[in-house]
Amino acid sequence: MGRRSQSSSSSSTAWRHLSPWYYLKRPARLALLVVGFVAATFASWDRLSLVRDYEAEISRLDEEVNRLYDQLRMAGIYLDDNPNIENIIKKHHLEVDPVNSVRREKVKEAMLHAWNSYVKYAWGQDELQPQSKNGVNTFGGLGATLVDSLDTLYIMGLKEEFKKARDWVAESLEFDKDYEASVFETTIRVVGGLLSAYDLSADKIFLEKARDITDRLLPAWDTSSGIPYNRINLAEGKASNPGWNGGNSILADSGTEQLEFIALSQRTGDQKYQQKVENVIRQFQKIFPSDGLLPININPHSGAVKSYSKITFGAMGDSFYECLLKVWIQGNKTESVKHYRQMWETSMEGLLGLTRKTSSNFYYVCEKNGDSLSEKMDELACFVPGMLALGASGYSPEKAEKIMNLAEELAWTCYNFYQSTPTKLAGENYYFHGGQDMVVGTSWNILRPETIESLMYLWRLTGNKTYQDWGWDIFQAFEKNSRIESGYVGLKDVNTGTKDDMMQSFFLAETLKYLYLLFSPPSFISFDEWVFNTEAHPLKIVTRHGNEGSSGDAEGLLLMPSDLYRHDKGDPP
Ligand code: DMJ
Repeated sequence: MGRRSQSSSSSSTAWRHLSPWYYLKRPARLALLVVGFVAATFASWDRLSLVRDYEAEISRLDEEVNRLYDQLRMAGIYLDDNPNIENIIKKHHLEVDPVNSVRREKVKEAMLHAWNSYVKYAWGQDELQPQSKNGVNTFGGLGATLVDSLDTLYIMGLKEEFKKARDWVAESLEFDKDYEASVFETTIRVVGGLLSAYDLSADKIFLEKARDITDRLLPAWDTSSGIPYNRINLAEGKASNPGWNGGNSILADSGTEQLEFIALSQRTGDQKYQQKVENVIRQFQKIFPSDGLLPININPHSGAVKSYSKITFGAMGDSFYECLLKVWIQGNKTESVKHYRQMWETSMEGLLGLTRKTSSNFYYVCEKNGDSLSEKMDELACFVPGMLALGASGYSPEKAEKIMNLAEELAWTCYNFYQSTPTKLAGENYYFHGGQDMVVGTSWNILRPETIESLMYLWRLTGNKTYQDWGWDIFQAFEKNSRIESGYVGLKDVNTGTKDDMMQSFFLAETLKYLYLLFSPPSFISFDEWVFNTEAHPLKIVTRHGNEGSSGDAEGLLLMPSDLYRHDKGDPP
């Protein structure tokens, strides 16, 4: 056979394997083919399911790794710096609590939902109306939600979101607005938000912007007493008080800017901010009553109080008392801030005098109108348990115990403001007529943070995990009633669950941040190193020098990410 015929015969031999007759003629061949086919199918099916199993396992491990990273971050540990994990775990006594991890992740997811909705429908505007899917400029167009959210994003490790917000601040945030801004709201949200973002990130743009807006607010303090007007036109610098309050300044609006302005002086080296706000406290000292309870209306010209006006730890009084304690903490509890502590302690005696309890042992804080007591308590006053817990350690042990007990009792009442309604969300205020249990008065809920804030302080300062469970209950009620596809809304009525159309900026600044911290270790943004302003913006505690004002840290604080965590003295991270 020639080469050509040999090769054609071998190719026809090969092709016959493709013909069905080749197999049908011989059953043994057919059987072999079927067995081969079945085996191949099984092998590939097995392989596919193996790949699927591996993928599931990889994503489970991924989640686990993220969870562990999160825990390390909570403890201030960055693996790049500290490759020896066993040492890290030992050294930092890491909390390994899977329940807290899951809860924290859920809160972070809620923040992302709120934030993404704001980004989508209200980017750069003050607040989101989630039902209308609109932005509204409730604070004059200062990007209030964005600025209020900066530190929450940072703390939750949402780096891309933080970066995007930071770039907006750098490129688009400007204050030259022909708008009558509230001095108080602008300070606690915008100045506080920017300073906190600066302390956390060490990015100087935040300090520059904080200084710019504060310079625009400063003329408000140019009154004969030094007690500020409460409104100012940001473009013109013209300050005034609203007519509806008879031209008076409001206590909370005038006595809450101290933390932010002192912090600004410390970070810029310019004492003027600190001097303006510390003078206000000196003025208040002159008129301070023996029970430490100042009426909410004050004449900014004479510096005198309207003695018949209301006394309250709720709306228009609240944050003044909080601020006294926190300036003392911000000032390292030194001699130069001793008068803040003294004033605060006096006010706490006044608070004890306003406290009553119902027949079923709910403690509550009354208000006072002139000489008569009003058995009404705002949900806003639910910051009090946290404040008492924070201040307790400055007392003698016996007094501290008494103050802590009261804090815990009041927190129980505030938790029940939530639990007593069909939606499990608290109304705006409650009445306790004649020692009877709480009855909701104004029945809206606008996503306020005060009760959660107090639960966070109490959990940290008592170690009692019940407070975490209470906070989780409240979070779930928000998820159930307030979450909609385009953000979070308040309720017009906590009895019916009817929704409103506003996502308040403090929901992202405070409510969600305090929830996140409630499920995080106490060493994360520790009370030893940070003090929270009344809008939940943490400010770093730095050295305070004397009465004269600034410490002169003019170069800025230059904090590192690991400064978010408490570190043992002499054991730098
Ligand atoms: C916030 O803006 C601040 O917490 C303020 O001190 C009181 N009211 C709101 C939240 O309820």
